[in-house]
Amino acid sequence: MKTIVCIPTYNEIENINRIVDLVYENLPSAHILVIDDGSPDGTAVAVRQRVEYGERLYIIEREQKLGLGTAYCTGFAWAISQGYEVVMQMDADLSHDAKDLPRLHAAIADSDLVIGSRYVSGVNVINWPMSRLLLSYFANVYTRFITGMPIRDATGGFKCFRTEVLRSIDLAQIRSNGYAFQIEMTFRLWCKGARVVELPIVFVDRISGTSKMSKNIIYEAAWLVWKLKITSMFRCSPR
Ligand SMILES: Nc1nc2c(ncn2[C@@H]2O[C@H](COP(=O)(O)OP(=O)(O)O)[C@@H](O)[C@H]2O)c(=O)[nH]1
Ligand SMILES: [Mg+2]
Repeated sequence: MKTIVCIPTYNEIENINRIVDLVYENLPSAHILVIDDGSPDGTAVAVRQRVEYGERLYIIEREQKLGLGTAYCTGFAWAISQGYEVVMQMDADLSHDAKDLPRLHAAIADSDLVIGSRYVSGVNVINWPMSRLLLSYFANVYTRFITGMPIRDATGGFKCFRTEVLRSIDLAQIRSNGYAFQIEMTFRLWCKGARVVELPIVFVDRISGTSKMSKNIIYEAAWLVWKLKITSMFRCSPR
C-alpha cells in the first residue's frame, strides 16, 4: 500500500536528518512529508538539501508556528490528494522508535487506525520526569473516563491511518492542537466505527532540541474531552 510518513517540525535541526534516515532504513518503500512551521533554525533547509527531496521526500512550509494539529491536518489533506493509501504520523525528535514502523504499518492491513501505545502493557516511557509522566498517564485515564473510549493511549502521536477512513472526517473542522488533537482524531474515527488497534511501543524522551509542551496544551485537552463527550451524545456509533 502506498504509504507516507508525516513528520511535523518546529526547530528540529538536530534531529531531522537522523529521523529521515531512520524512516527510510526501517520502511524503505515509504515516502516522507515534513510539515515545517518556519523553523528559525533552518530545519526546512536541511530537508530541501537532501538527495531524496522531490522524489520520496516532500515538505510543506508554513510561515509561522501555527500548531501541531493544523500541521497534521494540512499534511493529511495533501497525502489524501496525492493518493496515498496509508498515512503514518510520528514526532521528529526521535521519541518514537522508527524500528516500530513496520509493525504498526503491518497492522493496518486489518484495521483502520493503529496507535503506538505507551500504556497498553504497563508504562513504557523512558526518561520523562515523573511530573510529565503522571500528567500524560492521568490525562489518558481522564479521557477514557469522560469519553468512554476504551483506548489506553489517546494522547500519543505515533499512529498509522488508512486514508479511506481519514477521508470520512472533515479535517478542516478540527481546531485542536496538542494532546487535544491526538485525542480528537482518535475519538472522531472511533465514533465513526473505525477499527482501532493499540500496539505497545516504548517512548523515549528527546535528547536534542526542546519540547513545545505548554500549559495551554493541557487546558485545551481538558476542555476538549467534555466537548467531544457532549457532541458525541448525538452522533457516535463505535463498532
Ligand atoms: N509544524 C509544527 N510542528 C510542531 C509544532 N509544535 C510541535 N511540533 C513538532 O511536533 C513534534 C512533537 O513535539 P514535542 O515538542 O516533541 O512535544 P512533546 O514530545 O509532547 O514534548 C515534534 O516533531 C515537534 O517538532 C508546531 O506548532 N508546528
Ligand atoms: Mg517530543
